[in-house]
Amino acid sequence: MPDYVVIATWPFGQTAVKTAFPLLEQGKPALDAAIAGAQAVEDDPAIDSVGYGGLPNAIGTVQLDACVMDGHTLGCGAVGAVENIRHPAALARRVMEKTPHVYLMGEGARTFAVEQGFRLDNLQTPETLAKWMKNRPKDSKLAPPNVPPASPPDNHDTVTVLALDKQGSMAGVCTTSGLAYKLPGRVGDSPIIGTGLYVDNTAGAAGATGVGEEIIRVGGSILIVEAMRAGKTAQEACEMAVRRVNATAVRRGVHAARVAFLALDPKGQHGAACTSQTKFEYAVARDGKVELLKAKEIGVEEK
Ligand code: SD4
Repeated sequence: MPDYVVIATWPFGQTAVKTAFPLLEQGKPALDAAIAGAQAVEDDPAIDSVGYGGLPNAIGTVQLDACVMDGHTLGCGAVGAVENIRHPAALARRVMEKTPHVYLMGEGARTFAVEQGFRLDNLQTPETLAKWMKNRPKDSKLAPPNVPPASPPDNHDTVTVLALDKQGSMAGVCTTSGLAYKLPGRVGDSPIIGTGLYVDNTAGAAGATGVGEEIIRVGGSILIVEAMRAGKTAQEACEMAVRRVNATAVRRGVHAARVAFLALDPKGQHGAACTSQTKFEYAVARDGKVELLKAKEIGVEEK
């Protein structure tokens, strides 16, 4: 039997893997487990970068991005800049299962959610509103998509969950409120298949977190999965992707942004890496144990 395992980004990934692992243990499919794990983070109002209680955009609206992918069928679904939906990962799954499409954005995604029986919720909390009042861009022209993260984890943090089930099948979920105080309508890497997430049972699974524009630029997650297909370990593939982010920053004459990747191969071996000062940690649940691991940091000078 394959060594079933689930991994997830950041310390709050522990919440995700603690929810997902028992489902894997019961023999549930990787996608069910990964979505349940991600949803536990979406529901936590204390996590101000995912789902309910996510930090608003420049005009005070919470817009969420999410995607899901099944490594067996390569089925995938995503929603971007969707408002008032507490569980965007579950909605992304409905896009995958109930429509011929992969992406639904903005108002279209919200209308589809209502048709599917999702409730419309206010996703702000008194705490996120207070933070927005204090930190919001005073002039919307001051909020370009590349505005540097003010002080992580305040500014960003996405939950990406990668799971391998007892049947040896993989799935992943990526869900976020995106960069805080972003321009309305801005969509980052998280809902984009191949950047925030990519899963293929024949090669592996990868996910991302950090400044989405830099992850999109290098095609982060599919880059890692294809490197695993070509023979790199999950760890080597993540390190290669971080070096690509760094090299791109050098080429563009900018500082490398905070970006992190994690990956899981079809046998359950995992890896992770991040740009310098990202302090990326990820949670791993296997054999009934949950661990929080530090990812290797790679600076621009390290070739
Ligand atoms: C985004 N990648 O919207 C997301 C934000 C994030 O850790 O992951 N932060 O760009």
